[in-house]
Amino acid sequence: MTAEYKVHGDVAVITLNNPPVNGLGHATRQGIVDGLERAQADAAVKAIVITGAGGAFSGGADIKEFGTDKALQEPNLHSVILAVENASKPVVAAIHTVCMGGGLELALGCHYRVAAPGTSVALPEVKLGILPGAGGTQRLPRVVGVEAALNMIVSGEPVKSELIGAVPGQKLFDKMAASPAALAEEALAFARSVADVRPLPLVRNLPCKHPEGDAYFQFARNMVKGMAKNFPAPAKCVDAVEAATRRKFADGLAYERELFINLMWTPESRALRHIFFSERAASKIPDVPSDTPQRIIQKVGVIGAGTMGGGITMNFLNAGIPVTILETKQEALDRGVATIRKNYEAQVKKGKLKEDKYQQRMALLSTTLAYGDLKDADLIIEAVFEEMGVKEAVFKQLDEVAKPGAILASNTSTLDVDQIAAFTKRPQDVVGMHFFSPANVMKLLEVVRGKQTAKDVLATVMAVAKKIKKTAVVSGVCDGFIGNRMIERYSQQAGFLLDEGCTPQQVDKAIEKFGFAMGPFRMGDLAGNDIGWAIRKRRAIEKPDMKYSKTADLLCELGRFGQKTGAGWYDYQAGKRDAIPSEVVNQMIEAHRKTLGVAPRKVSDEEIVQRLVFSLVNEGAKILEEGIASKSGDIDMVYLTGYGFPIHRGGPMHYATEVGLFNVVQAMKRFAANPMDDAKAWAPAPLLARLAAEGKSFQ
Ligand code: 3H9
Repeated sequence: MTAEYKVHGDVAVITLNNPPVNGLGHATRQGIVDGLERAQADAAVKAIVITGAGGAFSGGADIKEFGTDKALQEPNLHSVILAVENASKPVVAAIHTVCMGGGLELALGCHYRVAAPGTSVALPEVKLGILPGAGGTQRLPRVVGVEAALNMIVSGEPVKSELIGAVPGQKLFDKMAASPAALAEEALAFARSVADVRPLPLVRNLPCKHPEGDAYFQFARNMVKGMAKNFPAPAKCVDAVEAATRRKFADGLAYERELFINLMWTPESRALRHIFFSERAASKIPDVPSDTPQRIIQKVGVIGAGTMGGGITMNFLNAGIPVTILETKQEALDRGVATIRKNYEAQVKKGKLKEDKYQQRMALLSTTLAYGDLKDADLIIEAVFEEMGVKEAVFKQLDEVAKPGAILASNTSTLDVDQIAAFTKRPQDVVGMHFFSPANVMKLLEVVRGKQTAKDVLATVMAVAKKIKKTAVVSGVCDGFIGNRMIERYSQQAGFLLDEGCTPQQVDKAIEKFGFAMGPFRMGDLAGNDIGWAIRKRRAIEKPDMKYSKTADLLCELGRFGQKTGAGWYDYQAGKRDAIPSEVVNQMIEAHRKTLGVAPRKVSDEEIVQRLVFSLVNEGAKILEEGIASKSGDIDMVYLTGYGFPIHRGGPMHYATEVGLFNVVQAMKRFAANPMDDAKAWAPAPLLARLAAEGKSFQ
């Protein structure tokens, strides 16, 4: 039952009932049409109310149907809305909690709308790379005005019903209910009050004009051009709303529909829809049921007041959770607290944080030099030097002082979490929480699940991540976990490209044009080239046969660690971050090529992009096959939220699916044949080879 029908005296109520958000899938659409027919055939019914069961009026079209025949199958949303408009009896939408997308479009088709306060009202289609395709761009401007409507449509952001309801002259809501609890009764009473009013009012009959249309739409186009670089939808939203002001309603509607269908098939929309579902799926762990009991986290301890420790601390203070930071020396504590203050003060200065909020957050912070002061902490996160001996000392002390049931987390980015857990007598309570720098800004949190990590610990950490507004992705234990293990392959390729004939700026430009926020060399300069140097030295011992370009080592031998030393792959002027191509570096690369006996060749941008991205894909496939990541979407979320992978490409694994896995494998074979490259690294992961051969894609 996806739409229920009930008669209350002389009013029929159609209740959408398609959990979780009453998405307007095919069965629900059919249920609405059936309900309308029954109500019109029943002489005792004088008016009809449409509402939603549970926690939403409706979240809009069922996104799962997109790209399938069901999305457009009759009755499609247009036909449903037409049936509502053409009903012989008044139809009243009783809106509450969530009224979005197709849900709002359905409400706009109703003759009247009664809204509960607190309802989130939005046309968020643009966030899925489409535009409202069931009349939203034509009807919303008629009830809230052209500019307000276009703002909502282009941003996709929700607006609270009471704010709209308070705007003089708005025609979206005919009545605001006193409270959400009063909505059902008030909507019934309203329906009775208008039962005999004729003609029935239709939004489509309202005028839609902008007094200075030419100038306004030109301005709007310029605005979205700057905002929406890689996405076609926002500009189409402007076109559709402009059409509402210039064309007859039916023509505008047809135009909107054409734009909607075209956008639905764009790779950008497929990427955004993939991200929508992957983001939600990432929080679900296959063998940890959603009702797993959670531990209570009211107090947090952080070991280490350095850049990472300070950033991690800020996340919890921002969420209203008290933190005690521990350091070995008072000076280190003072420095750490001063940095936290500085960060908050910068936010206050920019007007992003109110002074009283800043003070409230600082009041939640305490410091200590004694492990004993962490005895009450429910969660303790270690962010000390990345060395196993140091971690051992910390975890042994934590094991002594932490209360039973406290979660002990390591922020390690590469070390073995199982080995760390073994330093304690409670490995079930140990987990990795790998934050990304700057930890108070970056969305990604890799939650590293040790062999013995308890399920309730995982469930708790995932919930904590949500509270501190992180995108948490679970990774199994391996060197580098999901993100850094893959980036090593990407960096390896970046190095080979220099040996073969590229400059750092050519590589960076090519991948930035593809959409990466920053190319590998600019990124290295930002993060510090010495970090990769230390890892390569470790690798040289662990995997002596691993092939890599020596240019990055030569760079570090010149002391060019990046922005922090004023020179890296690029030159930097004092106090500035602009990357200036470096003659010294270009000469160093050329000299190295000579020692290798390599004649430089011209490498195309296409080859640069493919080698960088497909190296991620191949390692990602191995990670998936080994069960380090449980879903390919998890790998995509890691890259989208932690490594600047372009959103409009949907993540490396999704991008590979778009290119076609067969094509990816063919390209990898070509790269493997290049004697300058690492043929072993290009051997397709067995999972990738199998899926490509079967014509399938990553799931
Ligand atoms: C549209 O309407 C097109 C029309 O213009 C034209 C058509 C012709 N469909 O976010 P949550 C699921 S396009 C299917 O964690 P919250 C979601 O996957 C649509 N499923 O909860 C998740 O499932 P699961 C325009 C949907 O409380 C569960 O609901 N509408 C849909 O934080 C809970 O989601 C939108 O773009 C859907 N439409 O937030 C609205 N929506 O539990 C997109 C949600 O299996 N949705 N689900 O993982 C949202 O913004 C939020 O989900 C919402 C609830 C605010 C509704």
